[in-house]
Amino acid sequence: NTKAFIFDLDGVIVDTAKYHYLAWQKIANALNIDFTHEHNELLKGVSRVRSLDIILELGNIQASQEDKDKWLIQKNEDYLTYLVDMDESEILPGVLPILQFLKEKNQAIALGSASKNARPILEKTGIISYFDVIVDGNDVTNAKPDPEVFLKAARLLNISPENSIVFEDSVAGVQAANIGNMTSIGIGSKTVLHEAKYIFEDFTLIDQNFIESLITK
Ligand code: B16
Ligand code: MG
Repeated sequence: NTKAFIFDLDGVIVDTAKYHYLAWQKIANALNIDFTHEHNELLKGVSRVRSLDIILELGNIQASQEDKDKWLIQKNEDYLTYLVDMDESEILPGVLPILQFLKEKNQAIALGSASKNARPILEKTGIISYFDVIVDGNDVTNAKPDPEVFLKAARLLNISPENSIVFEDSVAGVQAANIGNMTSIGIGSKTVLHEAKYIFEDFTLIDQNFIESLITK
């Protein structure tokens, strides 16, 4: 019995959301836009281009494409400075044991992320070899909640959506998994991720019996 276990990256495997936040905050501050932690929730799982649009909407700012392109480059350059020193210590608690268990059980493992920086992050944290397939922001045209990123991962693994399980920390990502007919597992708050089939505060609360039950289902 082989299932596809598809992992989101930011907020599931690593806590890069905090770096995205710091980098966006610099752009927002420069534009005099109030950008809080609550606002940042709106950006989770959302593409870089769409994230900037959301921030500009918050500030009621209309900008030229030229300016937008400039800010997108600035944001990413700043974000990348936070990744320079990244290593395995940034892997969120409980993630490695699950990856190891899935490998022992010969399950298929994929990454399904909106980020265009996914590969260097997996390399720096030393876990890229766990992934049979990587689908990221460079490979898709439709952002979550469109299921494209997850469907593509399942297709590359040759496993049906019904036999695919998605770990997600964002509302848009949980919706994408549901729309794609996959089993959604929310990682984070029960109130925020209530649309997920299962919800866990973090990976340390997911035990091997639960994973086993998903495999044999
Ligand atoms: P980048 P995920 C998403 O990654 C983040 O949640 C989101 O905040 C970010 O804007 C997006 O990636 C794009 O990232 O600027 O690196 O291309 O959660 O889908 O792994
Ligand atoms: Mg995420």
